Amino acid sequence: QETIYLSDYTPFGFIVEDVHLTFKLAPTTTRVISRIRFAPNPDSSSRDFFLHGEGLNLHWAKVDGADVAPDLVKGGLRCDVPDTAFTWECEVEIDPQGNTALEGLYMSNGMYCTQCEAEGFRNITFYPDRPDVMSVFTVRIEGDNPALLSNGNPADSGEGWAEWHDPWPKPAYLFALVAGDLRNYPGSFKTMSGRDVELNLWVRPGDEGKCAFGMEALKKSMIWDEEVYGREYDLDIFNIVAVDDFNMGAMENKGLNIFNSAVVLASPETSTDANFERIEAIIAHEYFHNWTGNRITCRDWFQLCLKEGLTVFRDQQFTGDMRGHAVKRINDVVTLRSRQFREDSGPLAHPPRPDQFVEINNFYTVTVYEKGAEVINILKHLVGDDGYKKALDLYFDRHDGDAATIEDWLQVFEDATGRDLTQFKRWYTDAGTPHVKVADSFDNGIYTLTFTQETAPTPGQDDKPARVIPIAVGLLDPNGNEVLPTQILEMAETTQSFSFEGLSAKPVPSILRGFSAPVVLERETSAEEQAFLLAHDTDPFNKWEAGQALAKDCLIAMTQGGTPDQGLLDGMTTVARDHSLDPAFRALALGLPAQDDIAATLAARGITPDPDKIWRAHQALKQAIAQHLQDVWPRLLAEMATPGPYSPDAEHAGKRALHGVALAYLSQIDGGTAAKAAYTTAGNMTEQLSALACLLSVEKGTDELATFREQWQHDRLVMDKWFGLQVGYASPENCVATAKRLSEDADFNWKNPNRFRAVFGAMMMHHAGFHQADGSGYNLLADWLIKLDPVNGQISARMSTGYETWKRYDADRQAKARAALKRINGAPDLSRNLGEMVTRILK
Ligand code: HT7
Ligand code: ZN
Repeated sequence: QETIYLSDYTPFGFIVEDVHLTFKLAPTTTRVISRIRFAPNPDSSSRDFFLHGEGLNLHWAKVDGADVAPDLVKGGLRCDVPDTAFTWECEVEIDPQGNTALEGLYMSNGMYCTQCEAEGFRNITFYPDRPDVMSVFTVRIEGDNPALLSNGNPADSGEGWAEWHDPWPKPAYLFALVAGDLRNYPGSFKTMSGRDVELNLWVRPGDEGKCAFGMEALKKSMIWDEEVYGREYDLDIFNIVAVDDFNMGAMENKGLNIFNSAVVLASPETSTDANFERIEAIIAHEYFHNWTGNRITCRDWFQLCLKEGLTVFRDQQFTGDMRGHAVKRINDVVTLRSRQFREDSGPLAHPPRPDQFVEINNFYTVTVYEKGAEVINILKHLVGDDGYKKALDLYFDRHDGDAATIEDWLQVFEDATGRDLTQFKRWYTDAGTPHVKVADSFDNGIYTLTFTQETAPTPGQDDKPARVIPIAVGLLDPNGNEVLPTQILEMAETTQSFSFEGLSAKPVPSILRGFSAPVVLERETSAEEQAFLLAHDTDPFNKWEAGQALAKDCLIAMTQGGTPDQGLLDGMTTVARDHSLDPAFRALALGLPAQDDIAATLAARGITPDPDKIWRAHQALKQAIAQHLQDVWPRLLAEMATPGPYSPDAEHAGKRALHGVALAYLSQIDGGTAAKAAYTTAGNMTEQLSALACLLSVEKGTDELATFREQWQHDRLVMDKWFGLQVGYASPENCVATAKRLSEDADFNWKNPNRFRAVFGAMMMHHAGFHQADGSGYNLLADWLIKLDPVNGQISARMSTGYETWKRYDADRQAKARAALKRINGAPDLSRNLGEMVTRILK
């Protein structure tokens, strides 16, 4: 396995003036003819003409019209070329139908489709497949398909062919081609300078009824980027295509976004509120890439968070503006903690900007994306809203058309605000989550907070210097009144104190409001203080956080024989009944911390987590809350009903969320009676699925599962839910057996990433189910990763993260996990993707 280092970066020896591609489509014998104009790169002394290429059958090649015989070498070809500008031409043959890895040009349900990020273009033709080589593309597609699409603007077309021209120079990873029997759902948009843009959502016949929401989300995104960032769309047409076989969520190809159909197709009958919200966010994310990713791209793949962190940050702002900031922030932090903190504290920890990799596809991680966004949130706290705005304007002005680096990004902030960001840069270069300990004292009207930060070593990084951490703090007096509104304290030392004067009584601090930095706060607080903050904190994030901290302490105590805490039960009652609180917020506040989160906390405290005990504590606490609030649930069910036509807006979705929480708790004490009734009367997928989940969680619902299948057999996206729910809501003893049974189902198409993830993603996420003491979870996942790897190495590698926490558990479990990992590692012809992951996880 060859390791690639950031420090080895050198520019390519040639610039690419323009690219002409002709595709003659055929399922197993597509021919790609390229004509590319190269010139020596004045910024490089290298004249090594190396073009990437993988799995290509080269028919012929010419330089300036004369036949040449290039050296076919590992990963591409080399050729002697003139010292001055020249034209390279070649023809290759590829097999889209045989391409199961879904990278390059492949087929999905009879339609041709591409995925080129990160390094898929080299599976299409020979090319300098690196993001800093940008060029203007003209594409001709020949095929007997009704829709023939590529990037940019349509140039010309006739019977069986179409030509596209993209005037904006782009790296090859943004190339896209789609051809198939597709229907378009049309729309239009007038940009802020008055240009008309044609919009289309292309789908398989029959899916036209699931396009309206996505189209509206696209228009909202276009307006938002104009209003908030001053960014206007820059082509005459914007196409989105829905594809069933897709490795990730979606792809921001210039002017031709390609989406996993699961994150673009929506209808009230088939999609949940969570689906609607996710679709809106992903459409926005891909659209926002047009400026942060496409117009300004990355110099090399180490800089991936330059586009991904910033675009996630922007899509989070967008969703906050569309649906409410408090609930959005809580949801984002839940994801960050459950996935990124987990990654950051295990063998796969890496900085948002890594400095080495074997397989770049393994670095499309929560650290690059979500922590990359958090780092921008820190930066915004440090430079303020005005500083952020000035810096972004300068970034777009200075770097439009560039392939940029994190250094360029930071320079822009330094130049726009005058602030030295040397210490801040550590957030990009250092892995690991800082733990911040808090101590306080009160003396003579002066309240002092003392913070100490420490970050544990991560793979390859033992030394962890102090980072600059913005800590948002507010103070409440003993009556619950705010005596100090939110202030940002900038912690820059290992240990640092901050004092507040003129206080008549010792205040209660509300620390890290809005989760102002991605750190673990460690503070010894009493249950009373947490309950006080749950009742009085004016910061919605910390109000929620106080309830979660109470619940977490209670769950941990219960794993060691404790009983449910009265303060928690009373606090939950107050929140549930508080009509001044947003229902969506109440729904979140009534939820319990995830079992994996409890295991992580125990492990961080040096205690070996027992998944079965955590499961039992979780069940017992759910029961206790359900009993304690037994009068509240029926009332909430009535108050949160949403009669009338379905609307996916935040207000209705919030009510349905709280309705679902009430039904889930009620099911714990009524044996599923209310859920059965709710299933029968459900008017949309949110209600239908939530009722079915409630039934499964109390080991009922056999009949409903059968009728659900009958009702939705024809809809692949709904059937993914049917598969996933059964595994996710199985009891720990039945989880692996359920996954195994479903993997033998006739409808389990394991080569489809959505279906594979539905079953095995749910199994990995079932904490007590996956970590069964007999090792059956580890073994079943290993069997399937070994089977999937030769077909799709990207997905097998991503799914191997199920094992990343294996060292937290007891010696028996560790031995079983290690054996499963070694078995995977010993499989013949392991992909570079999975090979790298397993090697890192085993270390
Ligand atoms: N920029 C994209 C990342 C990506 C991807 C997407 C689909 C399939 C395979 C992929 N590999 C990398 C998605 C995004 O962040 O918007
Ligand atoms: Zn992205």
